[in-house]
Amino acid sequence: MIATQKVIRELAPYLTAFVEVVDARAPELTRHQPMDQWVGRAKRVVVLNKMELADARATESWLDWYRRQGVIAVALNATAHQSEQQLRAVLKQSLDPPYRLAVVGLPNLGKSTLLNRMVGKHRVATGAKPGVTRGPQWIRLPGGWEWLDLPGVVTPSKSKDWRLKLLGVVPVAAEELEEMADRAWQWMFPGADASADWEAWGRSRGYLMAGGRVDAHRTAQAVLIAVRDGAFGRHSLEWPPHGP
Ligand SMILES: Nc1nc2c(ncn2[C@@H]2O[C@H](COP(=O)(O)OP(=O)(O)OP(=O)(O)O)[C@@H](O)[C@H]2O)c(=O)[nH]1
Ligand SMILES: [Mg+2]
Repeated sequence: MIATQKVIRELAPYLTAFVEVVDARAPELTRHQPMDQWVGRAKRVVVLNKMELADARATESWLDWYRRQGVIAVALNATAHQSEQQLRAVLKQSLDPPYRLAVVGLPNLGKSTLLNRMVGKHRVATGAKPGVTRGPQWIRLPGGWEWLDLPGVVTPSKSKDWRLKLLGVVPVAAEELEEMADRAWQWMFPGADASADWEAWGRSRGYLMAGGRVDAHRTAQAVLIAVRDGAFGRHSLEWPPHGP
């Protein structure tokens, strides 16, 4: 965290822009606020990633909200092939070459997925073993594109927020699984009797213990995985300040 902060501060003057990855389902909540002070005069491009999991109307409102503030913003699904073209087009439209860029953001939001997509076969080998320390590396591509591969991640500033747990930014501890399943269910099905409903869901999927009782632990785990994979549809957790 400290190492990354230092690197970001030092390299900011050389960068054309920071590509800041946030979760489209809660873009401001998943922004790393202290980054504002680190980036200096480099521009910021906000990538609302995992857009295919978010409510499309909410994402449109967010894009509108960012653009009205003069922030360059784009919604993507970094796992999809066309995301590379989409981001490249936005960057070329909004910035002047050379494009010296760094991908930043909280854990698990898709930074590596996006960087690997942008640099393609030029991707750098990632440390196969834990504990392999690498310094920041520039990946230079034809056309004036230079991507900075940063080691480490920045940690969330509001890690106690249950929403960051549902979004996968902060890990869920074993003892809070069922509480998180309740919250996840309420998010997916507002007004539902969460515990009873997800237990019934677990029963229907055969998550039972000896004696026929529902295995709450296993069901809660499955609920969180289903939410992560978008199995209950597209839902956002946060809307821009002035509503949808
Ligand atoms: N549904 C969905 N999943 C995505 C998307 N982008 C990345 N992921 C998934 O999110 C998880 C985290 O992706 P990474 O690229 O490793 O995220 P990261 O930000 O580099 O994570 P750290 O290195 O831990 O900080 C992986 O399981 C990816 O497959 C997306 O647009 N949609
Ligand atoms: Mg990564």
